[in-house]
Amino acid sequence: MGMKATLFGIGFLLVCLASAAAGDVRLNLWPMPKSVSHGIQTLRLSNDFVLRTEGSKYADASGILKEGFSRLLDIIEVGHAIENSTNLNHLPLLKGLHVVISSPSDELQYGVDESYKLSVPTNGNPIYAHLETQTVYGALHGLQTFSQLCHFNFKSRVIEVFPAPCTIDDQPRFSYRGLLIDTSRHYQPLPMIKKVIDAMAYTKLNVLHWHIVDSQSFPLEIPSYPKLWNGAYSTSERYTMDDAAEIVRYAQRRGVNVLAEIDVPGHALSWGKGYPSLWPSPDCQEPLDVSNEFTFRVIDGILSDFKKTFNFRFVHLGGDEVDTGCWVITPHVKKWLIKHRMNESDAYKYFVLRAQHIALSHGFEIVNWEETFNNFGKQLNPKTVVHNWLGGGVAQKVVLAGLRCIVSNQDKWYLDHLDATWQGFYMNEPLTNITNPNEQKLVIGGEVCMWGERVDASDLEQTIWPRAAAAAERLWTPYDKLAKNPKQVIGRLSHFRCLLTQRGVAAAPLAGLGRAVPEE
Ligand code: CP6
Repeated sequence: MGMKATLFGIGFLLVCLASAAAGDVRLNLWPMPKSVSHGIQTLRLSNDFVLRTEGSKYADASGILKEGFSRLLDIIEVGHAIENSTNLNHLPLLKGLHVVISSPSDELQYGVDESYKLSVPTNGNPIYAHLETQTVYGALHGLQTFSQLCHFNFKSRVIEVFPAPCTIDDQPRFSYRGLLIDTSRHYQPLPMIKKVIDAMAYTKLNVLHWHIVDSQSFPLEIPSYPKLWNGAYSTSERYTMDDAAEIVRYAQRRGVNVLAEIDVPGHALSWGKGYPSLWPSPDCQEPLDVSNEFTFRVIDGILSDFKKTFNFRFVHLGGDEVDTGCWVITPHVKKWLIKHRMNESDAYKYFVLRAQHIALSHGFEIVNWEETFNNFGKQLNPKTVVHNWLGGGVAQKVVLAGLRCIVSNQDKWYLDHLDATWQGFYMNEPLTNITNPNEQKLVIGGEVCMWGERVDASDLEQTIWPRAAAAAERLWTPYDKLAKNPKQVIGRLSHFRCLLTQRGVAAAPLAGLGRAVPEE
């Protein structure tokens, strides 16, 4: 009796010690999950670490899970572990991962369930880690988190799994976690776009906003209007529709949606290279000619081609920075305005609403830059998502009007602003001054923007990372778990930055870009 009590006492004491020590362990996870509880033991990953899927309703006909698992083995460098390492052989062996997915569907769409529960126990014979999710996309996030628990030990040459036991319950704070790339100002080769998508998966970002075309160049093939890509910089700086489909597929298999944009009626000068009648006149070339029915037929053709390839629920129709000067100084457009009793602003509204109507007719919901809301407010289609960028706190007004909003304010989340610091990226809070829970729900997320005027494939990655990763935690991690002061995450973000570079992503040091503001 006394003996048993003593043993119980010792056991209890050990548990307390373990949990006290666990508090001091630095958990190098990025982005930080919703909840983590863990001990302080280390396991050793088996060299033939296996995937098991018994009990899943998801059959993985598309191979998304299998490929995700095989990428996991690559990024944790299982190939480097030594078969019969005698060092640390005393560590308990983690034999595999058992994944149970309850939804049979692999449809990736806005709002898909991305939650996962990951546990790494320290007992079992053999020991298996467990991953339970609704969808395969939750499972991909779980694999990413698991990869961050794996550490190659260069002394023993084994992959250690730490900390164990470990239970992680995780889901994103926002459903829309975006990154914009701009392939009009500088062409980006396909392999570079794929590298960006890889790193998005590492940071749990889930929307690649592809600002494909703009005034400078039109690099995308549009089968309905085959002369549009005459506006490309050169014949080699182009994407075929098959290339675009390849990007969509590549992204989708990593849990990333692709939001395609045509930025109309401004930012579209390159369209007229192939079809000069889209210009108001040869010497006044933007915005697109509002008076010409052909303009809307071309938009219709583009969106019908888009629908076959870009299967995200949303399409982005731009609508920002429209200078209607050309419309009033070009005689035939001016005549049209008078005939239809429109002033410049009416014509801008007419254009935006008509483009929205075309997109809706193809089954898209719409994203528009915030000027459209600032000018036309609730006259926008109720399915519009307003994309903030000017930074005047428009999100508050958008959600008050009952529309949805994506936050990208230019003073905080523009990657092309080289003096914007990672600390600033981390601290930008999408729900600033939005307290009503119904209004909060209308902020569907945020997006960091890598405008392309001053970057190309030579410096794209180091301009994006690690600052986009700082924003990714803001968008993923529950508000009450976010650091209130960026100093608290320096160590963890530096670690993640190193992980990115180890995985072949050219992420800049934390004191690289944005070094104008000292870290301390
Ligand atoms: N291109 C397009 C851009 C910008 C926008 N739209 C932009 C404007 C100001 C800054 C950065 C980018 N280059 N099509 C605005 C959404 Cl500071």
